[in-house]
Amino acid sequence: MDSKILVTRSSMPSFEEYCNEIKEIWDSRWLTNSGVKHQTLEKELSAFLGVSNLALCVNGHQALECIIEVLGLKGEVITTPFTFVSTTNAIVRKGLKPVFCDIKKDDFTIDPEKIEALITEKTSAIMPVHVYGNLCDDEAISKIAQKYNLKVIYDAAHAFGVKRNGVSSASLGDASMFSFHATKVFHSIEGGAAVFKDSENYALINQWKNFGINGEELQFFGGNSKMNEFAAAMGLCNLRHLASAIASRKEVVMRYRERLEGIKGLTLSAVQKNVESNYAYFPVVFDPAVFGSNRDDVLNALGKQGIGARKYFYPLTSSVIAFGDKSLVEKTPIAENISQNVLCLPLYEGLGTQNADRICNIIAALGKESL
Ligand code: T4K
Repeated sequence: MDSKILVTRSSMPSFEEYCNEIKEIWDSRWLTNSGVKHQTLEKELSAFLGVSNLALCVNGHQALECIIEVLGLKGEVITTPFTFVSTTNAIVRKGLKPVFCDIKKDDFTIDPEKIEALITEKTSAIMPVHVYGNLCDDEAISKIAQKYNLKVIYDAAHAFGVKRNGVSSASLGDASMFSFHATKVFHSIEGGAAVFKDSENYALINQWKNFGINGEELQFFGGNSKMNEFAAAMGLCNLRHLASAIASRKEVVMRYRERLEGIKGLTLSAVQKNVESNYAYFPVVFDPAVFGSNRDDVLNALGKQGIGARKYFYPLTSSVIAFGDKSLVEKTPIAENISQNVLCLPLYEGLGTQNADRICNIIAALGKESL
């Protein structure tokens, strides 16, 4: 058993495999700007996800900002505050106003029934998050989007490889963003991708991520969001081992479920129907009155044993001081309640069931039932 366990740990190819992959880069001295590794990874990921129009970016956050630029969003964007800060930051940094919608209790994704009441004449898009890899209710969301002529952009940072009824998460909405950060199920050290429904947007993002350059023309003021060749090489290696990485995570998730499901006062994320999961995160929601200990008690007890669970996602992004409106969080009471009580347990390739048992033993011992 590991003495120190963090909330996650990057999957790695063998040292030799990575060295072999980067040898070509060393020889050619072509290090970035859409080199061979970049092009190969784009093709392999498109084939893996079953989509066209996939553009690699330096990270997921930049991919999201580029998507907003490419789609020319204006005014207000309906989104969820129960996410990593990146989602809200991208909206605000692009000069738009985030309008926060509450989430569902069972899978923590945006509640489509609460979206329509938030639509105004300024709304240009809905930006839901497939949080923890749980897929949003795309059918309901796209119906609303069609009715009001809105764009749908998914923050799919957690949902790489997830499918519903065999349909890839990457094919939902007008665009999706994936994160390939070191902490993700699939990673390229830092990295990300934007996937678009329409092919003209693929050409546009390649311009936006490269200063706006198109041949000799400078049509607009783009940024620099290109993925480098060393990152793409890591992505190529990790893609080869993705299936075994997911299988290893699944084993841990199954053990967590088996051990924690029956404990009163603990709520686990719902298993979504017909969804092939990537086992990205394992959130547990604690009801202190029923369980006997609160989320922070559990966090501290695990910490004392060298185990680092994390409060993903606390606080809500709507609590950002810069909004200057503390009451914003009260507008999404379910999100606020989950955020106050949720803890993500360690989960990574190779964690193993013995470590999962140790974590479950510590948690179970804090509950009323064990007293
Ligand atoms: N949207 C959503 C919903 C997201 O969750 C994210 C990113 C984004 C957008 C933006 O995508 P990117 O621009 O990042 O591609 C981490 C990640 O940095 C962040 O990518 C991720 N979400 C977020 C949920 O988690 P922190 O602040 O928790 O990371 P940190 O440094 O505390 O690392 C957590 C644990 O991971 C460490 O305890 C150990 C392990 N780790 C970390 C690093 C950096 C490794 O094993 N290897 C590593 O290289 O944000």
